[in-house]
Amino acid sequence: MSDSPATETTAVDKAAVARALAAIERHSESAETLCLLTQAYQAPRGHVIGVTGPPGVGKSTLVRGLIQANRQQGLNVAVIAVDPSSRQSGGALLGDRVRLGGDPEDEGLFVRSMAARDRLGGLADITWSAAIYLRARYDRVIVETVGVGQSETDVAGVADSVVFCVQPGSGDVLQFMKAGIAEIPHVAVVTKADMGTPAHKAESDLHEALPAKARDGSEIEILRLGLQVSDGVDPLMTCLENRWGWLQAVPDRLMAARNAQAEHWLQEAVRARYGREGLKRCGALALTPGEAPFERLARISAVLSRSLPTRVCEA
Ligand SMILES: Nc1nc2c(ncn2[C@@H]2O[C@H](COP(=O)(O)OP(=O)(O)OP(=O)(O)O)[C@@H](O)[C@H]2O)c(=O)[nH]1
Ligand SMILES: [Mg+2]
Repeated sequence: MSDSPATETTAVDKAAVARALAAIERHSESAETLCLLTQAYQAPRGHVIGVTGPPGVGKSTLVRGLIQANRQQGLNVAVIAVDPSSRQSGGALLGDRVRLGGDPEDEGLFVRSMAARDRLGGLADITWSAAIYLRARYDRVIVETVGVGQSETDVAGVADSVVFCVQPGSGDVLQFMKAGIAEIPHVAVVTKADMGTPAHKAESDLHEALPAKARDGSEIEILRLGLQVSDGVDPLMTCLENRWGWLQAVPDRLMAARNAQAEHWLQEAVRARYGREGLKRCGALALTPGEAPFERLARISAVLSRSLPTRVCEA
């Protein structure tokens, strides 16, 4: 299971990581990729943290703070910045890398943008596999996604801990409640605390709007952060470290949550490829805790593709 955080950065071959992610993004089902993913699934190391919220709320600024704080502690960090609207382009890649800061020479930091538009199985499909691969190699894997509603649901299928960001004076809290996803975040953050009264108001709105506990039984933390000061992210760091401890405190707590994500991923992958009929033919798609779903999907695909048409797949 997940080991304790490293005190010194473990060197990771970034070029190899980039190659593996490119294969994963191409939906490669080569024996090599399947083996890589299965091995990664069975040797988890890091905490996967999802950061989500509306456009411009301050997610990347917050991620930048988390990168710095974790690197200062000697933890290595991978970031996946998901852009649900645009196709992959050099420009988008560069843009995100610049905005997230970080030293390209830093061997303990890996940053990758992923575009999810028109992908079979959507955002969650590809991001989940990438996160599985990265969490076997990095102490902290941060996934930034934009939006309200679908993005929380997607990120909850990927992350061990979901951080939802709210902008002061924006009506975000109201929109969030309307989306009916109040129990998904483990931490809710009001960004831009330097905005003063509206930030306090957003914080008290969150206290009113959110239930005391998230779906996994943990207490939902509510924070108000000003990220323009250098230690602005510290309360979130503490909160996430405490949560990581909580997730690992009881045997199987983390594994059960990850197993549920794996089952969900498998079901959605079958649905995306073979529709409802495919899903029906598979029956219950349960995995035993610790069982990786990748080879199982390949076996299912081999059987179903003989009798059912595959839906159009973007390579
Ligand atoms: N005043 C103030 N501005 C902030 C703070 N945090 C972020 N910002 C500003 O808010 C703007 C958007 O920040 P980003 O971090 O790019 O927001 P984002 O949520 O990642 O944006 P998208 O990825 O485009 O959805 C930038 O101009 C930041 O400088 C803060 O604590 N206070
Ligand atoms: Mg951003």
